[in-house]
Amino acid sequence: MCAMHADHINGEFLDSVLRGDRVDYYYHYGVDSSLDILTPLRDVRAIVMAGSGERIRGFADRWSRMNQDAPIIAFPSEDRFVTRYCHGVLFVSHGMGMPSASIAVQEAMRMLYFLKDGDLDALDQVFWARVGTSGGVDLPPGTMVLSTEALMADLKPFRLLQGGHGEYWFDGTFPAASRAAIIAANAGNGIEIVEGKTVSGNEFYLEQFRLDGAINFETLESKQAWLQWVAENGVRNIEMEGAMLAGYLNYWGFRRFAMICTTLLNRLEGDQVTSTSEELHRFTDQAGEVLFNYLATMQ
Ligand code: R2B
Ligand code: URA
Repeated sequence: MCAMHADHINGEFLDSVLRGDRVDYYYHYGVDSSLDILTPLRDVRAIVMAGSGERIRGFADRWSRMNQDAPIIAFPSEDRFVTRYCHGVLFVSHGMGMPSASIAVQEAMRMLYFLKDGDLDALDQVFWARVGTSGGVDLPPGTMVLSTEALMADLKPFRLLQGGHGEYWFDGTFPAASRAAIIAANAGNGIEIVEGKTVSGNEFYLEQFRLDGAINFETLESKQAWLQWVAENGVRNIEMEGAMLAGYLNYWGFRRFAMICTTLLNRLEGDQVTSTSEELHRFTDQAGEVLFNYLATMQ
């Protein structure tokens, strides 16, 4: 049974594109719906997002190698986001923070609707993932966290201002079935995966209670009290996009998606990221491996 919420999809705009009444400009990706470069993407089965463009290039190369050097299509503009398509997977960077990532997600959702010709059953099958980095809450650097739910720094769900009228609220839960499938695909490979809640901060410093920002309003006591409070509420890591990502995907009714973040530091022990570049590469490679082991089962 298809789980997509037809009434939550902006059909007035998106169906006019399908009818050919207008072209849709996915402005930040530098492509539009009239271009032939999109035609092979109609077979897309998964959309993988990561903050950095370099990581996206690496992921696409890795996926190509895993699939007999399948061809990689690159969108020509990399001004805002880096995009690659290879063997059923669309890889896109989203930058840092929910304002940037929300643009990448909204335009990817629009593009996907166009690519699948508005077919809700086809949309329902698509898997989404974000692979990223995070600060661990009582976890050592290099731990893989699979998010169960992402919340804002006040432990309430993601919301946006609706002018002077109030707020739009979103559901930040991640589907249990996708988590179970990812864990099953990684059984026996020696990588420990921890499940738990995630805080998505709107800021790397203030909203994550760091004491090393250029601006600081906290003390060691208030920082430790916040970390203690989020830990007691089941939070295992802190990053900057998950609450919006889950919120938007839940709003349309997608039911296959996940967020896998490696931890770069244990926030109970400090604020600065002091890992060497080799360690950082190893940590993010492992998060990629967890995802690719799952994607391989989707073939
Ligand atoms: C994790 O790392 C980035 C900040 O360094 C941010 O995009 C995130 O979510
Ligand atoms: N990304 C974040 O948002 N916070 C951290 O502490 C590390 C990575």
